[in-house]
Amino acid sequence: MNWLLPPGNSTFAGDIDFIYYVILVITGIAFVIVEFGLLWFVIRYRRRPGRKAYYTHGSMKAEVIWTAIPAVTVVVIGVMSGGVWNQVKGRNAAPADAMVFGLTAKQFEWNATYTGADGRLGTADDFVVRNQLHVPVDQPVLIKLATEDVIHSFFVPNLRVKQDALPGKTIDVWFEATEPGEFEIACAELCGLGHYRMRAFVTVHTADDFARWMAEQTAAAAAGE
Ligand SMILES: [Cu+2]
Repeated sequence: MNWLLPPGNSTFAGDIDFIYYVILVITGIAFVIVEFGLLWFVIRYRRRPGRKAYYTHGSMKAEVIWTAIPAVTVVVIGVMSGGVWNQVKGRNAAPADAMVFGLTAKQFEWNATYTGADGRLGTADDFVVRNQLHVPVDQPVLIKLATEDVIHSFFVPNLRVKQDALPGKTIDVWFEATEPGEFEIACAELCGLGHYRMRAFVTVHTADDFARWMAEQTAAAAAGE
């Protein structure tokens, strides 16, 4: 189901969307009941000549019901979303075999760091590509998210990934893309005058394409040095 939302192209997109729609339907029903109730009371008990107001404590039964139903609903939603939250954002949630990338935000661009042949960040063969994050499909990806200046937010709607980048901190973000394609990265934190142009792309490749792209870039980076 892709009602209201862009296509979900990561492994946990379905779970996130499901909870989103559950909450949307529940709050939608509550909204309609409350607003129609309000209208009903406004009209039914409006001031009329000859009709006197009277004081009442109200109804104990009604209060218990309208407190218990929302309380149970909120607990159920909390438990449901807690499970998905842990899968996406929990401590050490990223699968152990995830491929590691660096992503550093700054006013107003995203710099993706690639590990080079050794598969490790922070070594001599790392190279950086501006505003382009290339990853393979069907492969867990772990991003070490950082920022050089202010708070930015790494947001890829199609992957259902959103995470603030905080100065002085490196934050783990993981996802596994399920389809090749180009997906927009938008900075979702107002970070200065150029915020509007802080736009980049995640390119999800098939495994072969990714290996080819990586080899090209590695060679180009080596030649540049
Ligand atoms: Cu930004």
